[in-house]
Amino acid sequence: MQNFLAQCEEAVLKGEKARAVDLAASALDKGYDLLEVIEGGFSKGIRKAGELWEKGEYFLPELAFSAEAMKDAMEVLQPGLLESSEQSRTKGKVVIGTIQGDIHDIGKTLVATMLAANGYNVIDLGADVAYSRFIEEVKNQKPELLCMSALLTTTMAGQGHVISQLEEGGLRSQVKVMVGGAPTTAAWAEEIGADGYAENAVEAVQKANSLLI
Ligand code: B12
Repeated sequence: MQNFLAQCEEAVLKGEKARAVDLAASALDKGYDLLEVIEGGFSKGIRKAGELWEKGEYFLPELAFSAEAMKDAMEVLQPGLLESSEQSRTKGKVVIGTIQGDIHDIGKTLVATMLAANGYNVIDLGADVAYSRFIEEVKNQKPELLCMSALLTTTMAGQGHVISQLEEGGLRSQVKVMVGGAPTTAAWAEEIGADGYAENAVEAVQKANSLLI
């Protein structure tokens, strides 16, 4: 298994799309634990690519190739993640998106997939979602939970902004709010008045369960 995870990591790190997709398909065939494959393999590769970029050893196109390889592999794994789920009942409606000005969507999509796999009805708004759109969707969709992702220190403030707008619009008490993304923390969630924070997709499901059930 370690060798397989190392191959997944390397395929993403080197931006080898076809290899990443083949590895994802073979993880499904072999019945591997898909979360282990994502966290212990593919995700490690994308984070390492980010570190190399930070050190100036990778340039943006290389980082983008790695991200594409990661996204393609995730697309292959998604049906498998959803299949192993308990979808018999709906635990609640969730609206999720990455905040305005931020195009990072890999982690957000993984959280959305895991929530769906665990019985939530998930409406994924995508990335770079305007503050006003989050408010509109809360008004119209009436979700039990709003999830906002931010990967940039410059965009994380937007999560607080949306919460303030929910308060101003008299909508705050109708919906629980959960935030996440690499620069965010539990202390940040508390500071901006969110109900919850989670460090990864598995914890996000646990947190959602504890908030809603
Ligand atoms: C891949 C990547 C990209 C890809 C994104 C592709 C895509 N479609 O998503 C590309 C190449 C496009 C990109 C662009 C940029 N990037 Co970038 N990127 C990354 C990188 C390497 C990995 C992110 C990732 O996908 N991780 C894998 C996933 C699985 O993990 P995750 O996102 O953390 O999500 C998990 C948790 O955080 C959590 N989670 C996430 N969301 C949520 C939401 C909720 C509600 C909850 C509960 C939990 C949760 O669960 C997830 C699953 O476990 C990070 C480095 C890093 N270490 O994060 C830099 C990073 C985020 N990028 C960075 C930067 C600066 C940029 C650019 C501004 C670069 C530029 N000069 O153009 C642009 C952004 C443009 C914009 N306006 O958004 C910086 C941010 C620095 C900062 N502190 O603000 C980072 C940290 C790199 C670095 N070390 O400097 N990037």
